[in-house]
Amino acid sequence: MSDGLDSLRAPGRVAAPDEGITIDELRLASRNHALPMELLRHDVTPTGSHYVLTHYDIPDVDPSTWRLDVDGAVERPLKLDLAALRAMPAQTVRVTMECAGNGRAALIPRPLSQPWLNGAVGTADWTGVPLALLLERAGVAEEATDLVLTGLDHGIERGTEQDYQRGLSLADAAASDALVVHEMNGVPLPPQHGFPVRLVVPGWYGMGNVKWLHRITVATEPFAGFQNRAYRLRQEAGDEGEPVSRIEPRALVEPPGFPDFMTRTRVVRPGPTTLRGRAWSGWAPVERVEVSTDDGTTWREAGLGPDLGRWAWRAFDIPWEAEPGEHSLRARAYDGSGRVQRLDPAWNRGGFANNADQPVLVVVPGRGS
Ligand SMILES: Nc1nc2c(c(=O)[nH]1)N[C@H]1C(S)=C(S)[C@@H](COP(=O)(O)O)O[C@H]1N2
Ligand SMILES: [Mo]
Repeated sequence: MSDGLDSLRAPGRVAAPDEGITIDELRLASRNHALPMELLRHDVTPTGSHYVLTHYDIPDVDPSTWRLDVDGAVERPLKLDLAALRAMPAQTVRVTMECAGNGRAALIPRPLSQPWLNGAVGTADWTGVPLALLLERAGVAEEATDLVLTGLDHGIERGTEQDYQRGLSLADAAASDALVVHEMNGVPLPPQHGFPVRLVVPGWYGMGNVKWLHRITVATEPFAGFQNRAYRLRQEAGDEGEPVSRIEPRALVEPPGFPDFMTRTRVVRPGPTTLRGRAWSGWAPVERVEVSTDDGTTWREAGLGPDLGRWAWRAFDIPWEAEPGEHSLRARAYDGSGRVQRLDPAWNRGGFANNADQPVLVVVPGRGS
């Protein structure tokens, strides 16, 4: 029996060897913008330039009727309006958020989805109520193990109609200081970032940071819904796969000099200059960043900027004597858990958690040109 949605049931696929970016990918790319790389210069990303990823539509939420339900395996279910949530004790945490699909468009073969290059990252000061405090007020049942977080956005994905929902174990929630956020950089959340309320799970890839949050259900088993099945590292469509969780270490170079309009190749005048960038990891603080100015043949250790907080990226810089010619700049991060940014990370069908380094092509013109 057909429900008329058969044309929307196509499974996820990877691009054919010579297949260029499709119109579907372009449409997603123009809705979901990246961080302009030069804005890596800011400790806190200017709010409108923080990357955006929205699976369906940005929902139209009326803040006067919005409620947050905390229900399921709890002693005292809660129903809070926005004023009540805003009146609760709040914390502000500086968090670097990255989409699990960052870097996907450069994979070979390319998984068809939002075609990110490197810019699906940003840092914000998020203000909200600790998730732990809400759970404490509701009184979590002893047998509870998990949470299901539900957003107000609704869509269909590979044939499955759904509200955007993610599961998070109580253990992972506790270990990550998750916040139920109502402000971004000191102002109410903008619509595209989850107005009026979203979850922020510091250190985790973006998919767990549920926007337009309106329900937190305490559960006694892991959530097996679409988004938790989709975000897994699989070689083949039918594989069980490992779930995507924390952010792998990554360093990005702030593009030096000035760009060529079409190719974004950089032009840097010859002579001494300083290369800068940002590095982060959701597993442990970044301890070291190395930079190569010869396409990965040799590496030098960069200096690290001030610590901006446990969950925020760290600036790095290194002097460079720009000699006339073409150069490919690269950077790689090492974190305190022993994880190293791999230059050739393992491919997976979703194009998730790929932290291959980003070559930045620089042309240094001859002296006097
Ligand atoms: N409700 C809802 N929450 C969501 C999403 C979504 O589509 N709907 N996208 C997720 C993904 S995949 C990412 S990477 C982050 C992006 O957050 P941002 O748009 O504020 O940068 O939000 C996550 N939370
Ligand atoms: Mo994402």
